[in-house]
Amino acid sequence: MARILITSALPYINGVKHLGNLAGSMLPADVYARAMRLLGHEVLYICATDEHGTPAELAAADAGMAVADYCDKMHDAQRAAGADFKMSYDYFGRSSALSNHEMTQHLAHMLETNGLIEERVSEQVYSNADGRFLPDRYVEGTCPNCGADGARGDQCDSCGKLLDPADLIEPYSAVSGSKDVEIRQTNHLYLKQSDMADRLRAWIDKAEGWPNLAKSIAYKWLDEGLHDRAITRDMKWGIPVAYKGVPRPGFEDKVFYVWFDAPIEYISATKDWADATGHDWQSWWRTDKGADDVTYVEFMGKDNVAFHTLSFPTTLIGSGEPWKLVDRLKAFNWVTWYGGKFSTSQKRGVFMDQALDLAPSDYWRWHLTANAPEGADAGFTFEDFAARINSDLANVLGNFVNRITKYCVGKFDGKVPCPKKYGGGEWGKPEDTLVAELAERLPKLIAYYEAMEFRKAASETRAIWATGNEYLTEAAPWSQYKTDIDQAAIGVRIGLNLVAFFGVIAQPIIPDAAGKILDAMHIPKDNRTWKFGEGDWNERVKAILDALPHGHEISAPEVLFTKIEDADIEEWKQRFGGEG
Ligand code: B3M
Ligand code: ZN
Repeated sequence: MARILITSALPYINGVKHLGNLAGSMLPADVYARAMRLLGHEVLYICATDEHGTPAELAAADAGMAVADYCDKMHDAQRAAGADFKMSYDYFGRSSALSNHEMTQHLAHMLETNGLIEERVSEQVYSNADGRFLPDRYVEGTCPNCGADGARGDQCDSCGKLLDPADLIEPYSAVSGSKDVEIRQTNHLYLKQSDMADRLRAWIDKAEGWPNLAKSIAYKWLDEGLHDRAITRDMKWGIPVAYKGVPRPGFEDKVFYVWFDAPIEYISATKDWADATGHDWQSWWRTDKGADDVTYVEFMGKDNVAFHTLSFPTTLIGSGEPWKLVDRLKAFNWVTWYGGKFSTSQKRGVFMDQALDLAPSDYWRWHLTANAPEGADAGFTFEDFAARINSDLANVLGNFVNRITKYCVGKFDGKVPCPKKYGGGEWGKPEDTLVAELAERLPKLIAYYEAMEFRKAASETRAIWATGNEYLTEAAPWSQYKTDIDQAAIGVRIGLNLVAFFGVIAQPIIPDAAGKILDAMHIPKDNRTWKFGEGDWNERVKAILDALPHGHEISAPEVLFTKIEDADIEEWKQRFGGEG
């Protein structure tokens, strides 16, 4: 049994996330957390809202609310959306929590003690019209790298380059649109990442659990030369630049930069979880306090990789304290919406709070996992969504469960046929084929989960369900029944065991439907784990196929999946701006 700490990139507070965000961090982290729990590991899955920075202030201003109130409201909305999608977070925290103020200020203090933070004069864009500095997204202009208009001060969306607001060409205020801006000097704290480059490179060289995408992004940054970065901003909303309650002189109107405090919230949220539940947070995060046997796994979109492989490790390593560092990292590409981008402003795409009006959470979880943006971007269309749900869930899994449970209720009193009563019957070719196939596929399924290969895990799950249908077609207990009831009993008994097994393996991706199936099979909640025994897989599979006690009562579940109709697709496309 391993101890696995899982974090998914913290969703920004500035609005409920769209399905692309869900598919590229929270959902796969949840699927992984569930699978690892089922395999018997001790899992801690931490997430939180990322509540600071210009996105929070700008969104609050848009909503006409005080930032703190806006964050309260949106945190609740995101918590609800997560719960609706069955995110099995052990804790869903807030980066604005007091614990994160303390932890952020502590780590900054340690970095400074170790000579890695320096106060420097910096050039910032100041707006005369607004009477304030314009950090990050408060200023927009032309990208100095690619020439695109509307680049934001912190990043150009066209070319993806991280920017410094002072480098924008023809800058203007995002608050007022005013071009009456000038460069003024003011002091900021700089994290001397350049001093850490060698230590980071040595650490990354040794990292084993990183995919190529993550390593290549990290090396690219290192090769280009790490720049020292300002970790404070001229803003009111955020974590004060203070230590033990004493503000830093000259920094009264400044706060820490959102990307400095956000990853620290992984730790602070763990602390809040521990306080709330009576656990020990240090045993997850401090290698001197037991975290040396923890495997720490991070999930994120590819644009977050540099922050997780370079900036956050700089904070932790540079503190000189024995912090747990990321062991394995899973980065995702984008989900595209009818070939374009999801867009909040243009209302393109489906957002988490709307999706469940259209279809149950399991449907989205299934499609977004089977179509995870793993190796490359993954396109989303309602047509693909409907086709996959109708085929995989309704036809392959739903029909199987329905067919055999109804038949058992109708012909065998809703009880797992007992060999004594029905004479036993004979195992034949259909059974041998089934065992051979499952003995090959089940270990593969587990290996895909362990390797965090989610598309493959979903397709293997489906393939296993499909073997059940093939088996029933061949064993055909309904035709056997007329002439050889004993033989029919075998098919029904194996079919029912398959139903239970299919429910058990479905749990990480479609927890609701899996729960309904297992409830219908009257399998107690504490007996749904992936304890598949040891040794030869053929023998293990045979045990799986005879796991339900003979005579055990089952029922036929209510309809598990309803098919999506063409008319639904048309209506949704109208409503959500799908083209095609
Ligand atoms: N909120 C960015 C994002 O959602 C950011 C992640 C923070 S992880 C510490 O893409
Ligand atoms: Zn650009």
